[in-house]
Amino acid sequence: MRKTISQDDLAILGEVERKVLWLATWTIHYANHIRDSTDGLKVGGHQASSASLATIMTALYFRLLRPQDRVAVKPHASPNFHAIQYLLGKQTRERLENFRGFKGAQSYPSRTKDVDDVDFSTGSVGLGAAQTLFSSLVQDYVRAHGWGLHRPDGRMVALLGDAELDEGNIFECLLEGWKQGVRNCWWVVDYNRQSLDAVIREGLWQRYEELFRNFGWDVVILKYGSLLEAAFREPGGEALRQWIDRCPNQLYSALVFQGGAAWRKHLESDIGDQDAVSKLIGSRSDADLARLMTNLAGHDLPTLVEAFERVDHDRPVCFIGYTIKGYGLPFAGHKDNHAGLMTTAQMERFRQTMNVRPGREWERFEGLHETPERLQRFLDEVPFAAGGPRRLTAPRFATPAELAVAVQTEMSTQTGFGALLNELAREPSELVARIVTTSPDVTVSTNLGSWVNRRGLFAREASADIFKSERIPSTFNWEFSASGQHIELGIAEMNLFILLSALGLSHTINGERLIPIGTLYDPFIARGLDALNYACYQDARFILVATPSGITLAPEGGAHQSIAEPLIGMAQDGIAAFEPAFVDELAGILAFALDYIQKDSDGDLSEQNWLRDETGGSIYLRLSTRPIEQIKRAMTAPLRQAIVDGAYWLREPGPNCQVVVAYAGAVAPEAIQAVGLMAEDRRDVGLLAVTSADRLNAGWTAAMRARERGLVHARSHIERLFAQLPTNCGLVTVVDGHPATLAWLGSVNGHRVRPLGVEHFGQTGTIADLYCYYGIDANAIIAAAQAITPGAPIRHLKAM
Ligand SMILES: Cc1ncc(C[n+]2csc(CCOP(=O)(O)OP(=O)(O)O)c2C)c(N)n1
Ligand SMILES: [Mg+2]
Repeated sequence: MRKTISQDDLAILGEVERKVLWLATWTIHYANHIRDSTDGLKVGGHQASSASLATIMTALYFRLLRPQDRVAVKPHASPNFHAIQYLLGKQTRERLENFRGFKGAQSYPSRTKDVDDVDFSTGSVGLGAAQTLFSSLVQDYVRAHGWGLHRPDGRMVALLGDAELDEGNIFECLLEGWKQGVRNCWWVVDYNRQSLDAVIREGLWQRYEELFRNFGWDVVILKYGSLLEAAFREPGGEALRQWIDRCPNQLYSALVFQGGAAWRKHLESDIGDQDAVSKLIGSRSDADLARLMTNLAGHDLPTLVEAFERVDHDRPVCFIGYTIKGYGLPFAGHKDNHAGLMTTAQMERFRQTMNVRPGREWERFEGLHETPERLQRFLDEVPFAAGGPRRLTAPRFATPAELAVAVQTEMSTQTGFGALLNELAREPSELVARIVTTSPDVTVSTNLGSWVNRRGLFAREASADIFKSERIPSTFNWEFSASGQHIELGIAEMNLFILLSALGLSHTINGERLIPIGTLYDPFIARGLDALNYACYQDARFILVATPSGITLAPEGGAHQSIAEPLIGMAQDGIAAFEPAFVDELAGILAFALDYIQKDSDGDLSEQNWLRDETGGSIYLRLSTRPIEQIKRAMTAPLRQAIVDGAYWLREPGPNCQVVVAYAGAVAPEAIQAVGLMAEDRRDVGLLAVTSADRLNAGWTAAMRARERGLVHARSHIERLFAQLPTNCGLVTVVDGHPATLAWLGSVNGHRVRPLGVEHFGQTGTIADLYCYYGIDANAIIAAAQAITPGAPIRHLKAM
């Protein structure tokens, strides 16, 4: 329903806008010039960029947005956001004073590190916008499944800098959004025609307009404010409009910076010879002329409110809001202003124009014309702030301790994963109903096919599998419906990770928990790594299944071999990485994962593994297509726990052990073979199965830290496993990935170590060819063992 804003409301909104601009500017000034004046680390990038969005954000937050709406704020507009939340009583002065400081308000809005209810973390430009698009899709997914219907539909809103549209992931997500029928999504582009370094190219808005329209979006161009529109209606106004329309970005910016006299000079020399125009210009003082010429729609509350309130549908809308970078500040329009900071003298003048008395800079209503009572009443009634906390919660779903799977004699972990999901798909449990799988065009090749056959593909509008209705035999049933549980994506891996991020935050955004499982080829993690990083940074919860991996995918293509991913798994915060070799291990890990991704308490370190499992996180499973002989064994609770903690002895070393081979993943057969062959020439050879180098390493680090803090008895899982090893025993580690993944094992107790792994890639061949070539086969393991342990030559080394 379209409302018109009253003059009264407009006046008070104008007051709030001044306050947002003041508080944001002051916050940055305070951090740079007052709080830490001695550390020399002055940081720009915020004042001009925030000022650019102050009006748009005022219109949105204080008038348009409703509690169910979610917003991704342009990173450098973070001070505006914090100022708005401060005015609404949701941010503290202490944290504002400590902006960019330890535990202070964050430089870029952060879900996990800020306390003022940030909806989406931003900072890596482009990702926040895409997150809103995928969150709209997830909202639709949740509602189509009949969940959360007691809540109104929210609108997902992104506030983007214009330079953000250079990021490729923007286009990838627009295409995906078009395919999936995105709705309830608004993007507001802060079209200040400046990026970080410079003034941007002419006419980009036309490119944007075409682009968004092509992807099915409505486009609203917000160019001129109400003052300019009124002036255009005066005699000579049309000539003025044409002049501005033709004015190059650089010149416009330069004149904004120079002010009224410069505008007059330019206008007079360009169009002032026409009588009507010269009157139009001449009737205004320099200050009025400057105000008129900078009255772009993005700084004009009546225009903005009208445009936003006019939208009465759920189609996606892109607003291109013309703005001025640094609007209202002395460096407005200057091309160098991104890193610019107002000097103390400039700030002093600005303080005076804002009517703020010294010492009262943080006071909410200081310098405003309206009475504090009236202002407070207005703030108390802001729709966005009504309702309870913006963070929702959702109950956890019970997970089975064991997952059913028929283990065959020979099997790959990828096949095992498909079989596990196939079994899960038969279960009528609530947990399984909440599983949602997704894959960037590798659903079948990562073995999700049987799951999809049983649970169907998701689309709001049902569509049949024509092959099926035409009775053409096919292994896969490709039917879409609103109850489907698989979201099929195009190839763009960025989209996979951003969708996983949106799915994995559903419990807090939609109040409805989902159990997201995404699959892709291991090497393509690198393609979406920044989005994965952001998903983790926002504390989204999901299970990532990467397969095939390493050089083990041998003939599949050298370019698809992944080397660095095990190290990514170790180094990436917020995700626990596993690389099992056997399917029974995978079953235990997956059962753990289904529970782990739902945990979120601030639990203490567990003394079992020192990993703080109570806080939960996401999971990365690095799997393989290599079928290997499975071990026939009964899974016991201690074995399952050891697998989850990261390692167990496949062959326990004796008291005189000379060599330990520690392996991870698909090279298990080589390690087993090497240990068998060495046993004749080396005493008590041990074989350590590493299921998670990541957790093993993290537990070790945590236990060391605990000891340094006085918990002298703290022992990590790996320290307990190595406790009985003689110090002179040698350690050979082997993994189909970078050797550094396991090399650190030598540091646990000071054992000499020879780490084997893959440092180069790109060669195709059979697995045997490549393991030999890159030195991770049984022969290489034996040669390494011989080199680092004393004793007679190992006979089988020569024999092989
Ligand atoms: C992925 C990524 N690359 C680079 C940066 C560094 N950076 C921060 S803001 C910015 C450009 C700012 O331009 P724009 O988006 O137009 O915002 P404005 O400041 O003009 O509002 C850049 C390059 C970043 N934050 N993220
Ligand atoms: Mg810009």
